[in-house]
Amino acid sequence: MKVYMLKDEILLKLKEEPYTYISGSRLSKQLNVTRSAIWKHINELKRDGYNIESSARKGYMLVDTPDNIDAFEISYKLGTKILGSSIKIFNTMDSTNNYAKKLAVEGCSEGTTVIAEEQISGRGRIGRDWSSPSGRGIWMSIVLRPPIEPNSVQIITLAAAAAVTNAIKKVTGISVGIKWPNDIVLEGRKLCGILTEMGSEMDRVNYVVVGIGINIGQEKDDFPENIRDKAVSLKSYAMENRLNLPKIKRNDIIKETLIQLERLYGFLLEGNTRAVTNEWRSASATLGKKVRVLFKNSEYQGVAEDITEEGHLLVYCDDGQLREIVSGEISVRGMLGYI
Ligand code: BTX
Repeated sequence: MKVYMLKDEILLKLKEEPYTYISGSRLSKQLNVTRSAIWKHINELKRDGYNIESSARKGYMLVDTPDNIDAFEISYKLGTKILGSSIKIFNTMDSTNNYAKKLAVEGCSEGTTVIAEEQISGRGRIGRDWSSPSGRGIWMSIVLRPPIEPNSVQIITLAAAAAVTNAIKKVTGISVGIKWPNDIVLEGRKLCGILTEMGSEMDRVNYVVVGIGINIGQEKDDFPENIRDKAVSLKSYAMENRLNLPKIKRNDIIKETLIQLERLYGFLLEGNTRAVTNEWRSASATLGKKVRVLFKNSEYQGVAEDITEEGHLLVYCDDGQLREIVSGEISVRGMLGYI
């Protein structure tokens, strides 16, 4: 059972009745502490970024939750059994994937989630950089220990992509698409990248770290110049399209992503990969599109037909062959030309 500190217990009471004044004497009676203890902890909550109105006559009212990433906000009514079992939040770190891998090797519980406000050396695939400015996005890594073989790990990336897509839709109403295998795109630009890394033996996965980077609050000029035309954030998209979105809470998107990924991970644990690939398919921005596949020494063009149950991409190439693409890079026509 979770043990709450007094500050959290006060917050729970305020959250049960948001936008409603609760008197100091009622709180002090219910929690069996003095009114001055309540006052002291309310001030702490305000310092944590909670907007709480205080009135000498009426008491305290919760008006808004903080913008900073906050473990309490994420775990409040999270309801998952595995994901988010332990949530570790940092202001700055090199890469949440590096730290999550270290914890995984040390034996941390499955579902441990590492989140940073800023990454100094955020990583993409094959040694590429991932821009992760402070307070502008979600930079998080989740440790999983799936009972699968190392060559099946791709399906976890697909599950994570589907989970993020669902979460963004649910929290913001914005429909995003998945570009095979691991990019989440909005109008052809990259909103989110997923970096899945694992530690394994020949036939057994010890751990998988799913690193998720979602651009939330960057304006166009906040992106490094070399990616300004191919990156997008929820904020820059809303500004360009003059959408009047309510304030986007990163904590809500993190929480919903954990909920969605737990649901999809549950299918994988039951051996029901089809349920995952089906959700991936319905959010795909690749299937049915003309694509260019780049291999080391060759290049094919064709139409992305489908994905296999392992998450490989089937491309019906212009030379008449159906090719199964295991991993790597494809570019999709119609996304800023080919990206
Ligand atoms: P990727 O290799 O598919 O994409 C990396 C490429 O994306 C870069 O070379 C650059 O062109 C572009 N890029 C860099 N930063 C951004 C950005 N913020 N938005 C859009 N495009 C960008 C994608 O790799 C996987 C990214 C995973 C990031 C998460 S964050 C938490 C975790 N920790 C960590 O170090 N990485 C993961």
